[in-house]
Amino acid sequence: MKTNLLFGCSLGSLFLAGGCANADKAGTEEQPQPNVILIVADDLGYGDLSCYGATRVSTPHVDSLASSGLRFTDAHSVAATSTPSRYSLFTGQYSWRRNDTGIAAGNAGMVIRPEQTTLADVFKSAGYATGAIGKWHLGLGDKTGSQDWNGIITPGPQDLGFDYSYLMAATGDRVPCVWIENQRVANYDADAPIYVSYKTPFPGEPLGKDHPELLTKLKPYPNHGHNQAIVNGISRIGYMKGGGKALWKDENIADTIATKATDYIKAHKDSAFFLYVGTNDIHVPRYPHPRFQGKSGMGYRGDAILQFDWTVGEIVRTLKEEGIADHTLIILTSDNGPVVNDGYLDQAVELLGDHCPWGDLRGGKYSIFEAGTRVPFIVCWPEMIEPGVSHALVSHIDLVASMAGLTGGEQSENLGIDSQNYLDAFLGKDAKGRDYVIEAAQTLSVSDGEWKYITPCKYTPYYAITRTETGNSTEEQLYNLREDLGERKNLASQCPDKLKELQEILKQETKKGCVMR
Ligand code: NG6
Ligand code: CA
Repeated sequence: MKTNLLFGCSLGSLFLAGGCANADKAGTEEQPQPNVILIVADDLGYGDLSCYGATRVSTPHVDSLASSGLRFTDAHSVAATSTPSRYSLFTGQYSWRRNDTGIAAGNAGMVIRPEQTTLADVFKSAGYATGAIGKWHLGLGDKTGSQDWNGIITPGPQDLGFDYSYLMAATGDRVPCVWIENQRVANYDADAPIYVSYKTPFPGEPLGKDHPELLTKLKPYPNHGHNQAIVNGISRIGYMKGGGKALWKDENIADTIATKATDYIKAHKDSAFFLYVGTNDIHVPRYPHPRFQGKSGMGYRGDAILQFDWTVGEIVRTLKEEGIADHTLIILTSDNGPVVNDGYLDQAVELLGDHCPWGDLRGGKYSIFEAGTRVPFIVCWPEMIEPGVSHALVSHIDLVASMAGLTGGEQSENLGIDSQNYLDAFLGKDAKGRDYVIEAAQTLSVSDGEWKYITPCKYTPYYAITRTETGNSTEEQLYNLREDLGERKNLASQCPDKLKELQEILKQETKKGCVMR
């Protein structure tokens, strides 16, 4: 849904009244909006960055963003996997209100529907140029399997408010392994038409499960999937035929994303822009560029963290070179928590040593425990934000309404029903933030920052291969996060009033729609 509104927000007037550097930078007083860059890492854990306490790996570029901006200690994604997490971030609607927001296949139809208002719509309606680069994983086209990979793929990001897009349809471990620029395969090779299926192999196309000798770059973890189409010496999920010179090389993915992002910044430096950069790092298959391979001492997972940090450095360097760094608000976060072995033999487990991707939290990707959804979150805006650390309780769900507050774009009646304007918290002017956050994995939790309640469910408490404690239990779980951040001591029976209070919050929220129970 796209309503064009005239710019007229409070922050805008603040700029004009205060005569901020901004007006000079933009050249005119009519253009006071900051550029906004949203960097979403994939599967980067709360403890994976040195500014969040990691010692075995050093992330100087991210650390420098954190020290010149705000580093949040209690920020949350909505879900513990990518598609529902990004769905919520972009729409301001909880993914668990719908039953079709689970991990999307590479040929899934677009999960966000064109009639929904998105974060990009918010910026576009405020007059911004809008771009999306990198990992998408929100489906493309109308219906699963309906895409014409050899023509125009529609609907797509353009129908969700993005003027420009250069995307991986899903993940690195899912076909199709090609870049899609403005809804057409980039570098399209007419001699190698592309076909994709998640049901049926293509005759004559070798599969990872039958041809381990062709897996020259990475092999899948035994009996864990990832053993179908082979592209670039790595087998994936799904079947694919064709692609030719359009096929990506995993070792170049970060370079491609950095180049496209920095080109976008340079091309739009004179107008307000919103740029979403979804990195492939540090999702599997981790196969960083040779200049990062072996550099962390922790195998490709650690090397991918270094590569992610480099990508951030390239973006910041470009902003500085173009003279727009002070006038650009950067939000850096992760879509969900960390996983060490996610299905390839990349030595992540063997070389992890004493590095704790989850910091002091319990669980990880896929988990309803804190490490599943408490994520790194840094906001940097030199001309507006006082550097520091914020313990405010914040959630990705509020970015849509908060960015509407910032820019004066799309207003509340059109925005996702779950998004609220917490701009003050994101800018460090409100130290408290939300009253509560709701998170989802296979069940739901609610936390007021101090107490956390996890709804009972029937699913497994442990995934052996990824070694994830999912947090699932048939019992009610209540933890005091202030005293027990690691969620070890279940106080459900000792604190019935608190239990009831949090249950009641969930009850009220789920009344508006919920498919989780
Ligand atoms: C799982 C994949 C995992 C990863 C995940 C999605 C298997 C066995 N596991 O199904 O490797 O791709 O989906 O991750 O195939 S996410 O971060 O994009 O949500
Ligand atoms: Ca992810």
